[in-house]
Amino acid sequence: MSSNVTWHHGHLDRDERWGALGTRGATVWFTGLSGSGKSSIAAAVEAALVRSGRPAYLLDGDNLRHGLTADLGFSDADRETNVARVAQVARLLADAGLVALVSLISPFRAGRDAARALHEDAGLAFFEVWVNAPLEICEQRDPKGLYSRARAGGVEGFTGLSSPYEAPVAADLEIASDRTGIEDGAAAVLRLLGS
Ligand code: ADX
Repeated sequence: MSSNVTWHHGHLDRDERWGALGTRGATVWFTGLSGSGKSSIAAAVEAALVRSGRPAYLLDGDNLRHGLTADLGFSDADRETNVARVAQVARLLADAGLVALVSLISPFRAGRDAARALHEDAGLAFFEVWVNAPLEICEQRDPKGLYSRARAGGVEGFTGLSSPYEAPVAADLEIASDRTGIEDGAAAVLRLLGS
């Protein structure tokens, strides 16, 4: 951060903002292997929240990589930047009163813990949801054909094959997505949110 910038305070505090809007912001952070079902569950949660009148917005890794994080690849350092940048956006959305639904592989524990700390330091609720399907199942599903391309040597550093995934140790919710349908997974997240 440049030392030549100062913080401008607005006219509203969070309670006034949330009270006037009738919302409560929070962040739900979905982590898991590619193909584990993160985005499908997060999209179902987003739809259910919005349809029930609670503003929510999905920050999906694949989609964000078309814009906000289009400059980043899949090296460890770029993934760390990706997670840190999206954590900042989620914090802003949550502060604004939305439920930010983040769907990123976010393979490193330290980055996820930093995202939590960023929220908790700002007094915002943060829930880590581990969408847990065995690698073999994700690879069988292979919705984007990336596992087979990675096995054939066409994708460098693919998570679960040639790049690590550090499983959560204290997730707020674990969804065994090989045995749990999308709607049941989404329902569990909605309970977590009290919605
Ligand atoms: S993260 O590791 O930085 O959190 P992110 O969630 O943004 O990853 O993007 C993951 C998506 O990018 C995967 O679902 C997949 O479609 C695609 N992808 C392309 N290359 C890779 C790779 N090397 N490892 C994992 N996913 C990849």
